[in-house]
Amino acid sequence: MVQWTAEEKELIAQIWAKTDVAVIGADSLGGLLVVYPWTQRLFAHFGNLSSPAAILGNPRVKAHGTKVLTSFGEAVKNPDKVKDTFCKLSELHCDKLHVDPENFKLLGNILLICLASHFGKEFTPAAHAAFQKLTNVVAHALTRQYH
Ligand code: HEG
Repeated sequence: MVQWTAEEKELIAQIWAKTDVAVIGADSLGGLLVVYPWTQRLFAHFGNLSSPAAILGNPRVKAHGTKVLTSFGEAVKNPDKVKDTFCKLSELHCDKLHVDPENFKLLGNILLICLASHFGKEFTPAAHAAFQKLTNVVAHALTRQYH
């Protein structure tokens, strides 16, 4: 089981309290679709994804990015219960959505980049390390029901 120090929890909570899930969610999902264009296949029904500008301005990308990051926020609130929190979502991403679990790692990395670029120096190496641990734990939890 993953162990969290009080300091890690505090660093994550501090950044999250100042995180606008709509902004960072849209940037993260939009960034994923721009940087790893093969992921667009999963969102073909979202409409115009024909250029970086189209992707980053697409209202369905923004709405879904917000949804995903809001869901990620459950892990922030309960870092000790991430497995349970994402059990049903893992099933959904495997059985219904057919999302390659490698994509959870890619999105986690983009999220770290978005946080770093948004917060600048405030996203200290220690905060980065704590968030990186959390994105890894979430990616792992979302992969657990794959078969
Ligand atoms: Mg997923 C739907 C959460 C990564 C592709 N994702 C959803 C939903 C949630 C969610 C809460 C809505 C579920 C529902 O309708 O009941 N996703 C979620 C999290 C993370 C993640 C927390 C990682 C932190 N998702 C993810 C990645 C991809 C992906 C990396 C693909 C690159 N998700 C995906 C798709 C849908 C969802 C295609 C359905 C979108 C739709 O058609 O509305």
